[in-house]
Amino acid sequence: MSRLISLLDESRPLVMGILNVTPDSFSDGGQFLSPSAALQQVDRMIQGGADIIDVGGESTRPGAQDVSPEVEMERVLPVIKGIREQSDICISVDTSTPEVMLGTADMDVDMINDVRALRRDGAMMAASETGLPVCLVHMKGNPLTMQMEPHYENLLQEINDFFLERIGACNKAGISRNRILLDPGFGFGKTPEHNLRLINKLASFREHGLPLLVGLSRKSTIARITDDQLMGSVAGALLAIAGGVKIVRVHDVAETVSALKVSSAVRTESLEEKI
Ligand code: 7PJ
Repeated sequence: MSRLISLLDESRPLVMGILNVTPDSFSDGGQFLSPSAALQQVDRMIQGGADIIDVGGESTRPGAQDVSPEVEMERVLPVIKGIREQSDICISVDTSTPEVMLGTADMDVDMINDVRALRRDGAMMAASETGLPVCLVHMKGNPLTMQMEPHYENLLQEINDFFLERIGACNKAGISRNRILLDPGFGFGKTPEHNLRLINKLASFREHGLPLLVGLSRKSTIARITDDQLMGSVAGALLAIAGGVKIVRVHDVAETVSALKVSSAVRTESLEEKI
């Protein structure tokens, strides 16, 4: 826990590298299913300057079906074990599954990243029991249906109300504020216009006083804007950081880190790499 907390205390933005250990993820599905391919990718991301590795064994792309806890465990456990054998980098576990939260908690992981914001049966209690920090992601609906004409009366307010409700539920279950990060959920039950609005108005999510995380890397809204997914994703990451986000979740770590060095240099008006 302290490893992540001390990272969050640094004044610079953080880069979370995505490791999808799934056969069907949106942009890198199937590439890292074998533990050795996955560990090579982790190595690349660490060399590229990743602060956190986000390991996920359940696809949450639009239309994705749930997988069993057993399958999810079989995918993520060997990879987490392998990462820990070679590195003490922060690991976040991208899961909504209580069994996976509990099963990975004693493997020296640093955070639970849950796109369902601990709403799956048993997830809240499991997350509480781990003592780990949690990232609560806003999602309207579920992955199977979320992109079917999502509608909001007031997008920003509904997301903030959701955050308040989930923070309250966490507090009740024994997860205190200092263990919570928030993510407005780019692509989770949102049209492209909704996604663009939430990036344009990120400041409105800062009222909770909690660190913000955003993932827009290679998502379809970016692809609708530009054919160049890499440049589009890096530009999006820069804009998210400029909007006050603490952590960007990305596929292309080295490229994002390079771009963020420029924004850090401007922010500190210095060529020295400051923390
Ligand atoms: C996100 C995530 C995100 C957080 C995924 C994909 C879909 N976790 N897991 N935020 N997206 N916190 O990467 O295309 O946006 S899976």
